[in-house]
Amino acid sequence: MALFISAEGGEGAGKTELVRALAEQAERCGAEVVRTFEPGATPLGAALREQLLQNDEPIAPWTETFLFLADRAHHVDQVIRPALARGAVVICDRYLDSTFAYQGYGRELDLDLLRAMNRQAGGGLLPNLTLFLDVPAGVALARARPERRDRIGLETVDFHSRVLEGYKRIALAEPERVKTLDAMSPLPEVVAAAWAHIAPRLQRLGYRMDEAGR
Ligand code: T5A
Repeated sequence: MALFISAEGGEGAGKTELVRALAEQAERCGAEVVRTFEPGATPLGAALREQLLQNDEPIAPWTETFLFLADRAHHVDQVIRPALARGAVVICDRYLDSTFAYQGYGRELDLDLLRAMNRQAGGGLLPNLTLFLDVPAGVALARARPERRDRIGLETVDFHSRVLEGYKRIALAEPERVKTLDAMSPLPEVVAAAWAHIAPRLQRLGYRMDEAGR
């Protein structure tokens, strides 16, 4: 009955709102839903998140990467794998594609090395489905809640454009897993487009839908 879904995109793309709406919809189908996020969903992760995002001290790109990977390894071990083992539907706001897009494309670190390290941190666990919210970097940054702008959110528009390009390349390379959603559409349309990818998977797992497929 388990299903692992991740939501990806730049700051302000709409991931938090989308994950909330999808979690409610999946619960209505009778699923146990675990809504989670990276970085920072565990007590250890929260400490790492604070250091990563609210720290004025300069952080070298590989130091930053190791901290995100430490958060992921712990999160997978403590939250994601146990939930999947119970048969839950796990919906995660950011997962390993964030490291690839931000540290690989944004910070321009070696992609092959990152791929291997990412695989190691997640213990080989890949989402069954990844929803990539595609919205131009400038639009997303303007939408992002000011109180949530952090050390990485305050990077240059060039940095965020490289991140977006990274996501597009990941989506092109893995079309079965990664589905691109037009996040310039109104939120209810984005949610409906995402649900169209999720509903058949839930049905195959035996979850019930109403006549409207919700
Ligand atoms: N990071 C993370 C890395 O560098 N490497 C990694 O490996 C990982 C895991 C933290 C930072 O860490 C970096 C990336 C980030 O810089 P975060 O905590 O997920 O990441 O923070 P943000 O992505 O910055 O979260 P935000 O809350 O800012 O963005 P969301 O969740 O994408 O956007 P959301 O849903 O809060 O929406 C923002 C606003 O837009 C509106 C919403 O109502 C809200 O007001 N909105 C829409 N408006 C119009 N149309 C739509 N379709 C809309 N959808 C939402």
